[in-house]
Amino acid sequence: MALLPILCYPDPRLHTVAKPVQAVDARVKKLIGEMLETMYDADGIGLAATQVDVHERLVVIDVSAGRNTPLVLINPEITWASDEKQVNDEGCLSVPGIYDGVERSSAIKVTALDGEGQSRVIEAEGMLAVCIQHEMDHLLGKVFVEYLSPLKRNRIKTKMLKARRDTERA
Ligand code: K1U
Ligand code: ZN
Repeated sequence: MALLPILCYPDPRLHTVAKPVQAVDARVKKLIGEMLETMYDADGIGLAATQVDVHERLVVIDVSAGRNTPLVLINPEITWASDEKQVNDEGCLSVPGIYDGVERSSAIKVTALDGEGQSRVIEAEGMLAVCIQHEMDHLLGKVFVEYLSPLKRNRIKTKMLKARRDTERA
């Protein structure tokens, strides 16, 4: 297995809208393995295919304390979202070092295929609901900083571009 490079905001490829996965075949299973390895290596609780420059509707998640309960969602669709909303602090492996509050539905129901291509219905609340909504935004080309004010977003963009320049110079 290989670690995959993660795109960093404001990379324009993060705004690509992902297409449905056509078949859960050997290529997709290999990608799932590599995305899980990449997510665990980066200490993330989720990763969307968009973030590794693959524009297909696939996300991996693990919000368990033991980091041993991976969840694979292929072609996920939200079928119900609670009217009740909650603000939670979010981070993103594509925007390292930035955490801020985002308002999202407190509970959701999602249909998806799992890593074996089997249909699943997931009822989520708490951190799992937050993470699924964050990852599904990635598949629509949306990064969580787009929920923040233009002032905050521009400051973050400037900080990320400076960090990239500093890394390139080092
Ligand atoms: O999509 C990603 O880049 C992964 C992201 C998922 C996420 C974290 C927090 C709220 C919503 C979605 C991360 O894993 S960021 C790093 C992280 O482990 C983390 C950050 C804040 C709270 C909890 C975990
Ligand atoms: Zn993210």
